[in-house]
Amino acid sequence: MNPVDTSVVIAIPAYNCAPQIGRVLDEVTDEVAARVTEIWVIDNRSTDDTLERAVEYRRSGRLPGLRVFCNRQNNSLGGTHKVAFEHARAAGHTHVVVLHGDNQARSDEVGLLLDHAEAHPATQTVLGSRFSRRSRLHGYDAKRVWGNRVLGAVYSAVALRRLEDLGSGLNLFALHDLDPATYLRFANGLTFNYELILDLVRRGVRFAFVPITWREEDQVSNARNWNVFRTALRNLALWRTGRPGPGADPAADYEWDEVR
Ligand SMILES: Nc1nc2c(ncn2[C@@H]2O[C@H](COP(=O)(O)OP(=O)(O)OP(=O)(O)O)[C@@H](O)[C@H]2O)c(=O)[nH]1
Ligand SMILES: [Mg+2]
Repeated sequence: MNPVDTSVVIAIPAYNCAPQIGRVLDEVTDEVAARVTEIWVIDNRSTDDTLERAVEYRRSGRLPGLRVFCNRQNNSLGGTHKVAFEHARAAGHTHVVVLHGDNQARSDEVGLLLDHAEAHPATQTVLGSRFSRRSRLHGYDAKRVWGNRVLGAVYSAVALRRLEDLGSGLNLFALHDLDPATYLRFANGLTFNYELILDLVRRGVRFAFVPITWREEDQVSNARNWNVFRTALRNLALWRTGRPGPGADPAADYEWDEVR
């Protein structure tokens, strides 16, 4: 990553995280803000006042690059990745950092991923890892740690490469490493990142993991563990045997509206 010819957007998918969204934005340090072109909160039709909190924050003027959008429909977490990638590409940005809106990751650690990409020009996709030796877990539920580790081990064995974390809430993607012809076909739910990482492996994309901090404090997880676990294993079997995954709803709408 050469800061001169890159343009990074931080995309924050947000669903029912009114108590946390202000903290996520507060933790974007001036140093991180200076390294990115824009910061997008993408509200996924929350039923609480996530959207209002984000708009209030923008009005405070603390982050000049902050813009707030609302999806036309709830696209789940995976669909919101598609929204972010498609709009970032259309606007000429080169990289997207996806940072979950529920404050489990630390927003200032966006800088760790950017540092890695700057230091390793051949590796522009850098994934946050909650399960590396130097990762820092605070209060994260033991069952989730176990489930994630088991899935990571099974995926690594099948993919023939060590996959430290299949889907943390802090990842840097270079758009030139992603192929819309593949990712637009992935299911829109919480297993999107698993399909995406397998796609990176299949296409021989270079990517790296960087240890991050991961917290569980007042977050309400929407992930239904057992369903995610089963779907993840099914997707892996499909990938290994070269069959298509479950696919996205063909009627999904990836348009959004900016909220001013
Ligand atoms: N579940 C869900 N999350 C969404 C949606 N749109 C955006 N998100 C955001 O995506 C993240 C999903 O997080 P969780 O449900 O906590 O799942 P997770 O973080 O992958 O899993 P845990 O770390 O185990 O909690 C949250 O930051 C949400 O704000 C959506 O439609 N459904
Ligand atoms: Mg979460």
